[in-house]
Amino acid sequence: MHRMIGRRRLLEAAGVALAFSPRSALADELLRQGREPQNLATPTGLYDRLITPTPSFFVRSHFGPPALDPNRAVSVEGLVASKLSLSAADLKKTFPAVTVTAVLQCAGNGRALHVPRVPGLQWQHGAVGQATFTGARLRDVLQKAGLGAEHAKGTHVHVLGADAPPKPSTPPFLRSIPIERALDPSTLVAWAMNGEDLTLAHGAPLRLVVPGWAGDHWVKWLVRLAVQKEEAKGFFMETAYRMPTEKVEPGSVVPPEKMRPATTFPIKSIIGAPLDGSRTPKGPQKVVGVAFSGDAPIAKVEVSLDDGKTWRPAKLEGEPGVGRWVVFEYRFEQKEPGRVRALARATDRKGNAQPERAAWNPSGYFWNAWHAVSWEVT
Ligand SMILES: Nc1nc2c(c(=O)[nH]1)N[C@H]1C(S)=C(S)[C@@H](COP(=O)(O)O)O[C@H]1N2
Ligand SMILES: [Mo]
Repeated sequence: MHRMIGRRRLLEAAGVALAFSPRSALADELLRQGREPQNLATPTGLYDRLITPTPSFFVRSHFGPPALDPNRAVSVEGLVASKLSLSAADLKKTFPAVTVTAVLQCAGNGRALHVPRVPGLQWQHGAVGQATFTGARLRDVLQKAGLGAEHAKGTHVHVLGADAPPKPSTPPFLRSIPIERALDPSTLVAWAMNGEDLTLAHGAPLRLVVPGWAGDHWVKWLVRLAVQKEEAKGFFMETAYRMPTEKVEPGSVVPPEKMRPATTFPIKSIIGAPLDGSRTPKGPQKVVGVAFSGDAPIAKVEVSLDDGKTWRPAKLEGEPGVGRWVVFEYRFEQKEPGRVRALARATDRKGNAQPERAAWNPSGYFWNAWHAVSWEVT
C-alpha cells in the first residue's frame, strides 16, 4: 500500500529540527512502501527529468541504516598484496574523483505488476532513479592494494555493509561481484550523489556504484571489500536475487540449478506525465518519460495512442549511455475531449526492445512491460 509522506514529515518523525524551507511538492516527497520506513518509493511524476532529486530518490534497505559515521573506513583485503583501510577522506586524497550519471534500480521494481502476483515488497514504478555518483574507481582501489594479475580473472569481490541484521538468525547482507565487473571503469566506491556527500539513507559515507546492474549490487555503508576465489555464499547470493536461466511459465517453481544471479537490468521505459487517471485540457498534449537499459545506450522510444497498432518516435534528451536514462517527449494535438491511452516502448543500440509483457520469474524481478497511461482530456 502506498502512503504519501513528505520528507519534512519524515524528519519531524525522526525528531529533526527543520532548518530549511519547503521545496516544490513532488521533489520533496517519497511514498512509503510497506510498513517499514526504510523502503520509500519515488513518485511516478518525477520520471520526467534527467536527474532524480536526492530528497525524492527511492530508498531500499533490508535492515535500516547503521549509525551515521562519516569516518567509517572500508577495508580492502583478501587476495591482495597489502591490506588497506580507507575512509572517504582517504579516498578523496588518494584517487582521482570520477563522476558517472547512472540509473539505480532495485531488481524488484515493478514486482506488483507481475501476473501472477509474487510476494515481496510491492513496488510499482518507484524503485528507480537516476543520479550522478562521484567516487574512486574500484579498479584504482584494488590496484593500490596490489591486486596481482593472477587474481584479476575469475575471482570475486565480496562486499559488506555496516548495517546489522535485526536478529542473530538473520543473514548479513553479504554480496559479491565478479572481478571483471569490479575492474570495469564505471564501478565506483562513491562518496557523493548529485554533487553532495551521500546521505545516510543512500549509504553514507561510502557505497558501491555498479552502473547497469540491479541495486542489490550497490552495497551501502561499505565496511569490507575482499577479493576471494569463490562467489560469496549465504541467503543474499544463493537464494535471493536470482533469475531463471531460461524463460519460465508464469507461476512455475524453478529448481535452484536453473537460476543465476540477477545482474544487468533489461530495457525499460516509464511514463512520468501525464499521470494515470489525471485530466488535461484539450489542445496540445505531451507524453514525457524516461528510458534506460543496463545493456546498451537507448536508441529510440516510441509512443502509441492506438493500443500498439501504430507507433511514433519520441524526441530524446540527455546523453545516451549504458545503464543511463534519457528523457523522451512526444507531443500531439487532442481537439476533442475524451479518454486517451498512451503506450511507450524503448529500444537500445543492441536491438533489445521493451516487450509487451514482462518475463515472469519467481521473485518478481525486472518487470519491464510497455507502460500504459490513461487520462481524461476535458
Ligand atoms: N548495506 C546495504 N546495502 C544495500 C542494501 C542493504 O539493505 N544494505 N540494499 C540494496 C538494495 S536491494 C538496493 S535496491 C539499493 C537501494 O539503494 P538506495 O536506497 O540508495 O536507493 O541498495 C542496496 N544496497
Ligand atoms: Mo533492491
